[in-house]
Amino acid sequence: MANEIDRRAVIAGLIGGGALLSGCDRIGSSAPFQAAVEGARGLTMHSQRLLIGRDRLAPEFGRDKISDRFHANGTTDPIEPAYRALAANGFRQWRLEVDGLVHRPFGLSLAQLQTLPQRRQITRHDCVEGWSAIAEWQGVPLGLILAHAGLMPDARYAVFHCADRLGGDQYYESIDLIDAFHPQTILAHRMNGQPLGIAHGAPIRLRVERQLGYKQAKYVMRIELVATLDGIGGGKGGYWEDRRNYDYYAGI
Ligand SMILES: Nc1nc2c(c(=O)[nH]1)N[C@H]1C(S)=C(S)[C@@H](COP(=O)(O)O)O[C@H]1N2
Ligand SMILES: [Mo]
Repeated sequence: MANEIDRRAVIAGLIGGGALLSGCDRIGSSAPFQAAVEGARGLTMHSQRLLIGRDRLAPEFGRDKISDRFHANGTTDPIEPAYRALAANGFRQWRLEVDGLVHRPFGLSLAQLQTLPQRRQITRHDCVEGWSAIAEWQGVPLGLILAHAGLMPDARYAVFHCADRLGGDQYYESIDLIDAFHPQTILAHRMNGQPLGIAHGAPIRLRVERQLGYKQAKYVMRIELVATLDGIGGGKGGYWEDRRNYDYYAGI
């Protein structure tokens, strides 16, 4: 409780700071001054998000809580010939492409991905269709991959292009950079101690643990850094966001 009050007080202080800046805004008019004010506002918004949970972790569970059965949903066995060829060869030819607004676009094989630092987490997956399941996921923090690629200043979203089509259209998802650099956001290639199976997104799937099931893109082939989601799919940031108006930020 005390914590809650402190937090509110700090946030109120920040909002107060914002109001002061707006006051200055009316007097200052030179371009550099305006730019400084805009910068400070950005920082204020950023600080608020930090306080109200930029780094909040999704709950993690003990091994004894792992579900006996984990339903596979949406695409469970992609039929696309390119994917089938990769799967038939144990994904040895598969490469994760990282491109868009990055300084060093690169491709990464599954073997290379497996040699990078790993994170393991036991988390609950919640699907909007009304089921949940707990599993252990292992993979590479997405932040490491993005740091390696080097983001350009205007990069704002990471878009995950998937191998499968659903109802004729390619599945895709996207997240903002706060979630992209969140410690529990990983590119998972193992589930419950086994290589990730095809039903669950082999060879890699996104785990973005503070959000709902449809954000957990399976069969990820390419990560594209973009400034805006306009022009990607239907422009709303994801397959289900485009079709059913699902929330972009699917917080749980
Ligand atoms: N590429 C791709 N990713 C996807 C989907 C899909 O159909 N294709 N379905 C989404 C939905 S709605 C859910 S609930 C989860 C299901 O993951 P699972 O099959 O491992 O349970 O994947 C998400 N990611
Ligand atoms: Mo879902």
